[in-house]
Amino acid sequence: MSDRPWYESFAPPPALPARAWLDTDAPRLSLDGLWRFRYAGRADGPLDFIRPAFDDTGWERLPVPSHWQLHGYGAPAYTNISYPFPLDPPRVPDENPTGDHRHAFRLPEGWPPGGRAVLRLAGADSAARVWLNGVEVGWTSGSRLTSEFDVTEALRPGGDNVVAVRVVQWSAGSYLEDQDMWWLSGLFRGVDLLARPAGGVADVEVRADYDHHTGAGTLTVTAATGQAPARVRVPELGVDVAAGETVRLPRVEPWSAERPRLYDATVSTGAETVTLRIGFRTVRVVDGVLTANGRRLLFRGVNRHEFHPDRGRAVTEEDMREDVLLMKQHNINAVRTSHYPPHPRFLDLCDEYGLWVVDECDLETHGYGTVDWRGNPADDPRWRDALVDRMRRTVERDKNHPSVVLWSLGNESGSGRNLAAMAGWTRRRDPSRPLLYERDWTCRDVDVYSRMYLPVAEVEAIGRGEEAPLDDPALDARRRAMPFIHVEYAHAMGNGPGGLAEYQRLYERYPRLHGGFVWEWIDHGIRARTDDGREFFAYGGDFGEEVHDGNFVADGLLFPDRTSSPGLLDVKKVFEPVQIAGSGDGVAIANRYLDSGLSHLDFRWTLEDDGEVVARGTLAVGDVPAGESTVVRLPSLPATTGEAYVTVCAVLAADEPWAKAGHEVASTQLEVRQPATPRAVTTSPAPVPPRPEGGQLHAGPAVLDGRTGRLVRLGPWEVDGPRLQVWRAPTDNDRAPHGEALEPVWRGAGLDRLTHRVDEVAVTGTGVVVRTRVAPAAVDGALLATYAWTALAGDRLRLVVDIGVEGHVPGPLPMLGVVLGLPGELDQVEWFGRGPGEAYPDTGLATRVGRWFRTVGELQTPYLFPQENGRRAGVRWASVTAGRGGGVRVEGRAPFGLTVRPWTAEALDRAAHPTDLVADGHTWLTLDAGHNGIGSASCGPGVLPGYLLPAAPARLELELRVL
Ligand code: IPT
Repeated sequence: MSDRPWYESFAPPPALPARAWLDTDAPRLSLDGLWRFRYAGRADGPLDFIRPAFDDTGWERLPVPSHWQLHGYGAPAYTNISYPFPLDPPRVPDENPTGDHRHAFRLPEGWPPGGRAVLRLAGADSAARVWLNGVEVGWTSGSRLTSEFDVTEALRPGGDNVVAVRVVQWSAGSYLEDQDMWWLSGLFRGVDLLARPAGGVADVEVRADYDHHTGAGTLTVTAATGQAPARVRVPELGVDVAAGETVRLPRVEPWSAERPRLYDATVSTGAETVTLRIGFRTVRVVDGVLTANGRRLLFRGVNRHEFHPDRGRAVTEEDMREDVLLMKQHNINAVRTSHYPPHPRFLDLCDEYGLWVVDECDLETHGYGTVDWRGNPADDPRWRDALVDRMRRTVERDKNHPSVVLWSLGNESGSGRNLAAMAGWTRRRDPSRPLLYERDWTCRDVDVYSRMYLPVAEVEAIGRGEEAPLDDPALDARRRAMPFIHVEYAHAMGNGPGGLAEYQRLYERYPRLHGGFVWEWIDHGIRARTDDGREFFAYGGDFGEEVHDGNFVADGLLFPDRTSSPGLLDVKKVFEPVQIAGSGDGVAIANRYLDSGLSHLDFRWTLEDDGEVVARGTLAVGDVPAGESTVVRLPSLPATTGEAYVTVCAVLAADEPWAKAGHEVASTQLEVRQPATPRAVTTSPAPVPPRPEGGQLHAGPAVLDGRTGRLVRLGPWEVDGPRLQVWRAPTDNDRAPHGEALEPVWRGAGLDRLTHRVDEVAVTGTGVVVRTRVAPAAVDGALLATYAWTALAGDRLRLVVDIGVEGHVPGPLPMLGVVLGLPGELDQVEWFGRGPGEAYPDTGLATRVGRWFRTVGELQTPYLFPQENGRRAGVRWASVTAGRGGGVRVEGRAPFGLTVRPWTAEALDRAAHPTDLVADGHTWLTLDAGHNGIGSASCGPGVLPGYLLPAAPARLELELRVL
């Protein structure tokens, strides 16, 4: 249909040919800043504003780069898979939010400096039409791809210029951009005016290979200069050759993510000098193993979307740098740029600090899955050129980055001929990098087998080369010989992910497995405020979207403000490039780096006796080459009397560009001594008989209600409980929108509405025994909780809670424990046990035994969707005290789980945002004998069998003391 508007076209946009993003001495004028802006709900508004004389003084101002939805125009909307508009390509709805942008600028002296002028949009979501001084210069789409326009004829030298851009939210391109993220529009990356000198360097292509057998480098830098001769110089290597000439360098230092050695280089013609940073490295699949510089690559990776809670995808260089530094500091060595090429500066930072990158094309058509992939753009010839264009723009822009080691054709776009065309084009253009695309499991068009969210057992089968065969034997044989990358796994939504260690073990064990990329780096929560001004992070549905996917947008290792979640600390732990373990009376140290020794690390040890540091020192480990191990002896340690551990840490010996000296890279805690006698409970003095008094039972510091058997007073403190607790506010992994959900099973079994019946309050010679039966309406099974109280001399109290099962109670249970309400003024918690962070059976890998202190507030983990959180594991004793002094101490015969909150688990369950949670005046102390594991079923496999909490008898033996 010829009368379709410009943004409803299957064809790729007609902008200038794609090329590398170059650092050049040719003048560049950034047009970023405050622009004039007019918002409309449709895309067919008047084009009055393109005229230079148009009066825009009545328009609002909007920063460029930005998304207009984050500045009060329209609203953000979140869908994961569903398109928020009917599927009828290339048509889009009439309701098409549109931003008209205007920016007047004066060309500085000497502009244009001769030659041509190019206007560059680094990112316009989703399509933009551009005028300069009233002259149309073109239109573009491909939101996360660069577009350039020749504006030479339209530019007014020495005078005032006006650039006008109409950006539409929906375009044909939107069908290719169904990534799991907020729909956010606008000029969200920079706008530049570039001088293109005649005889300048239009494009550069670097090939810098490394031969690990000889240590030699081979360098070819070609330059697109028209007829102009160009020279390539790498002063440090003494290179000064004509562009296009191949130089063999007998000795170079290779680039790797661990040792990101870059050589400064220039490419010059008489008219222009381009500055490059060259890294020598060779990526190759050798005998089914993916290698870099001859060594097997192991990706300890994350999927990274660009995100900032105020700016959306309009991230600044500081945001990018923060991401890179945080990744490096958490032992992450690889990034998949899910699901589009990032801002080009991000790749510069990856080159500089060292991260392996899977660079992904801006392509996803996931929502076609909802209609059985009918009409999928990946297989419709009308879209072919647009898809190839997207791949071309990805590869051309990013081809010179040593950090980029694989190209990805896109994400979740089914399979089809257009993907094959993209692969074919890429292979011809850049044979130096293997190709990846997850969704075509035949791997017909790619070099690497990749899958997402596989269970551990399936990953292991792939590791052994024993995966289920493909129907086509030839394809099967081909795929079986491929290296494997777990391109998304360990969905970090809310509390979790559980089970990271099990995957890592496999990646390290099977050469075919090259690790993977945790989903995902950061929660995409948008900073918002309640009516009364309290800040929270909004997720899908918070902006009134009709179709949305709720908090599935918040599934990162970082909270939106880039503070780390417990999951990130677990990732750091399992990704440790140095493994430290006990070995006889020594310490075994395994170097798991790709190509670094250990000389950059200091090894320190600390001896703690019952949580008190009693000695420390350093270990002389010496240099251990990559892939090798050593055992070092510990010095003879001073005698200890309690529970004692040696913690061995590997820390940076000197400042690195990404962290200061002393930064901890790896650590392990080795048990030195367990106390010879069992804990408190059995060593306590003789029991004191209880004393009935006016309907109450007095037992040492405790006062119990004679009818209900409930503890009502503990020394000076009014208390409530303890009572059997089985419910936990379902985690995102319990709710499992894309996995096997436990929450409905649990609610179905009535675990969220248990009733407690007291069957007996018996006073014995030594104490009080309270028998209860705990069950929901409508079922016949029950839990039987018996609380046996014994007062001990010295204001101490023993409590033994026996939990039994009567009849059929389906497992796994959320948790098993007791909850005790204390006065809210007891808001400081000290404990001896695992910490400092939260831990569940399959999480908390980074925790270690020690003495820790946190306020109740600090013990809460503010997941964007409130859910079970904050549990501390392996607790030997804990005290909960008031600021003014006094409190309660609990000690367990066996280590227990400890959760302390200013609200109940039920209130946590009801909340939609952390701001819904208000302290209810109590400090709720939950002591558990077990929790169900966390797993990763929010998108992927559930809890591994060993971490399930069965509905089986359990016992908590505690001693309470009033402080
Ligand atoms: C898969 C997607 O690739 C990714 O973009 C994201 O949506 C992730 O999982 C979940 O957060 S799609 C999934 C439904 C298999």
